Amino acid sequence: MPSTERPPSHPPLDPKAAHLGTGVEAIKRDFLANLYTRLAKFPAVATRNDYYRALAYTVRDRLLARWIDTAQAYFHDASRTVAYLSAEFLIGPQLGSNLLYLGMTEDVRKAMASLDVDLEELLEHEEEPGLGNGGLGRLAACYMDSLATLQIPTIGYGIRYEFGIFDQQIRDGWQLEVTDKWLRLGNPWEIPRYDIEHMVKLGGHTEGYTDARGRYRVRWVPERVVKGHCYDTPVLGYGVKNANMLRLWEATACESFDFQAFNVGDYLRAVQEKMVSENLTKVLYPNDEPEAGKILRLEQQYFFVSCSLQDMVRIYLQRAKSLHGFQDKYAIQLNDTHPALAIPELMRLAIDEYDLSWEEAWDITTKTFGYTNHTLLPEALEAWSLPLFKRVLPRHLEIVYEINRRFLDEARFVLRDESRLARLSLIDEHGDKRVRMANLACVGSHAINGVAALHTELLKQTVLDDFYALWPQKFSNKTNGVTPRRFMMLSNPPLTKLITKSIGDKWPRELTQLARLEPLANDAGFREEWAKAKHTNKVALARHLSRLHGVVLDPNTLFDVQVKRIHEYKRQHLNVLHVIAMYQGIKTGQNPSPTPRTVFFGGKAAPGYWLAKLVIKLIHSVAEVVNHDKATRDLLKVVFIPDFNVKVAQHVYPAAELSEQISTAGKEASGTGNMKFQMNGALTIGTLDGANIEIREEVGADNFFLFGLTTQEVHDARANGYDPRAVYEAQPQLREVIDLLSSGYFSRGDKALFEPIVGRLLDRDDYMLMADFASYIAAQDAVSRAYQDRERWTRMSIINSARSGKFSSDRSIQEYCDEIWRVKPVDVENK
Ligand code: 26W
Repeated sequence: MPSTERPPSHPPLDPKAAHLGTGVEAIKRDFLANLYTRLAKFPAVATRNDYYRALAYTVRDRLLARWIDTAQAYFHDASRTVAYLSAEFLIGPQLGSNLLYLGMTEDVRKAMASLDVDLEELLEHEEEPGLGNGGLGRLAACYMDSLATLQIPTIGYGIRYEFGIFDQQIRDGWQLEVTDKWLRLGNPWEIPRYDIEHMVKLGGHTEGYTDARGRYRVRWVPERVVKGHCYDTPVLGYGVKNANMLRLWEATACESFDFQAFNVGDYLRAVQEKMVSENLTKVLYPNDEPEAGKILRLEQQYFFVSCSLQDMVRIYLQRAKSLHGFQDKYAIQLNDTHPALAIPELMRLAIDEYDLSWEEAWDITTKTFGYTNHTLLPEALEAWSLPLFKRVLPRHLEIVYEINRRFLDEARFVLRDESRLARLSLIDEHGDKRVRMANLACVGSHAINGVAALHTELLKQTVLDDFYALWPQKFSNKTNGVTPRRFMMLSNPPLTKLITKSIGDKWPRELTQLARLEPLANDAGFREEWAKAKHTNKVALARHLSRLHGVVLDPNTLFDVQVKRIHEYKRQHLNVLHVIAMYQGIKTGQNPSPTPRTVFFGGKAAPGYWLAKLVIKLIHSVAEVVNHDKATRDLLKVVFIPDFNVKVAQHVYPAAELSEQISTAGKEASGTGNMKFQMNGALTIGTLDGANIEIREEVGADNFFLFGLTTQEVHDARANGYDPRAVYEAQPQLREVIDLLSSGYFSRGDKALFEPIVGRLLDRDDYMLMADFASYIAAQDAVSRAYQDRERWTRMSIINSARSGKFSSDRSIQEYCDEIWRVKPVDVENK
């Protein structure tokens, strides 16, 4: 019987028959059974990783029932399905969240304790799948969580990178990138699907021919073909029985060993195809904005897009005779332009492989795709050079040309403005020609959205203004959100307990319920418990960081936190200027007794982004001086938390009191860390940028420390010849701070080390740090004063959390479902 064929029909598996007990004894029994049978180990010789994997299998076996139930219900229903295409999924560690969703955490903790195993140790041991860079990748993971919790049939399609985002080590204050060998100890949460494989063509040329029905057709003759295998990871919904799946593709060679080459002793050629093919999904590109334009990146994008679409077509044709109606079965969301090749790929499949006419194929395509833009930064907008595109995707280039020809004809008819047509064109004709992926995504999608109100407005006014003029109806805003399950319940048990005790347990699935905390802000007893929960988390973070990095922290200081990717527009170096100002204030006695603070930084810099790496060095150099200066060390401490990732984030957000969201107005599309801080009762100091604006709208101006120029003011300042050096000259405090920095005071007298940072600030200051310095300092002084009044601070903290309901990813996803995907929930439980 061919391997992939299903055996003749058999009674449906009743996973319930395999129902595995959730009690302590059942867990203990199965844990030991897994240790013996799956790992061939017994406790005396078992390693921590053996224990971790034995537990992981014990937990995984208990969620499989939901997964199979769900798959059967969706199959039965032929449900309309959301396919979320993303080059990144930053899902974080899985054990803790699966225990939470299965309601097994405490039973497992007892079962492990009875075997002298500490569950916390195993949770810390888990290697997280770092299959993303930052905001975009984590958003995809939060959205997968909400889609399952809202019972929406969903498949997340992405890439199973062998090496994820690099591990960050710090050597003498400098970032060191270490390969992320996340799979070296195995990954118990994924299920390899050997029975599913798709062939992906690359390179080569096309040939025209006339088919049997006399129609002109095109054949793609590839230079090489790689095979796509997939690994499925279950995505549980919270408080429901639904379990969706994340299907990640891995590239392998069609022929993994060339025996002929081996026979003639050419061992390298014998395995060459294998190496070249596997390279495709070898590593995640660690860039968070600047686009690399590397051929492997283009091949990676096409590989996972083609596998994903072939997979959707395979599933669709299990019931349908042709691709007609494909758009009724699937709503495909493009997570930025990285998967935008899906548009010409669906056209290719429909026309070249499934005999549809161009018109039929285009109708299906435009009704199937939605496109989300996550950045306004010009350097992040993908535009592939034509020769490169042609070399890798000769057939797709033809299709892109045809899409463009028909599109410009239509647009010319409506707009009659040649210069606008040139901007709308999918092909940038200036200099070396490029394929504009954002334009392709806009033309091939029926819906285009930004990720925060300001961002969507700026999209309409700037980078996509021509498309907005043409198709205003396609545009909508979908403000980001984050899952309160991972970023409150899992990360912050002390606060979760207090909230549930106060308002019941509905809030994790209905976050607007938190509003019922507001009246309790006036209750001194509740405030005390709230402050205690925060303090408990601060002590826990201090202990965690001292255990891992040997730093000694005082949990009675104000925990001031900035954690996110390092980037000039996020202005970590503005935060450092404030630290230097505080330091000088203490040293000079101008501000002898400031509110004692611990300033935390965390974040990775793209390996090729040298200025961002210099900012990391700057933070460490200032920390070195400030933390060892007897005059300041009890009042001010600076800490850089290495290797910031989802697991570290779960320790940081609950302990934070001040959330630094200080990007130049108009640069941060949304931000999502800002929402995680707010939910956990941190107050925000921030600019009117991205979702900060909506957070401030929700919490009220008096519960938000605002500073800085608005987007319009930034624009006007730059339009009217903004001169950062003049600002420097005019502001004594700014001058002292900058002068101390360029004096070499923080670099052992080496004036040159930070000159690139100082020079850029005084000459260009692209991100308006000089302009915003004074108001930032003023806002920080307001923070210090506010923190002196603990009752007031705690009241503000409660209000911030109470008014964070809007920022649940459930709200975001519900909007996508209602306004873009038009998809309904499927309640697996009552199927
Ligand atoms: C091609 C290199 C590259 C890689 C990633 C370019 C751009 C990206 C992402 C779009 C960058 C990103 O993560 N953007 C962030 O997306 C978040 C989720 O919407 C937003 O909250 C952040 O503001 C935005 O910077």
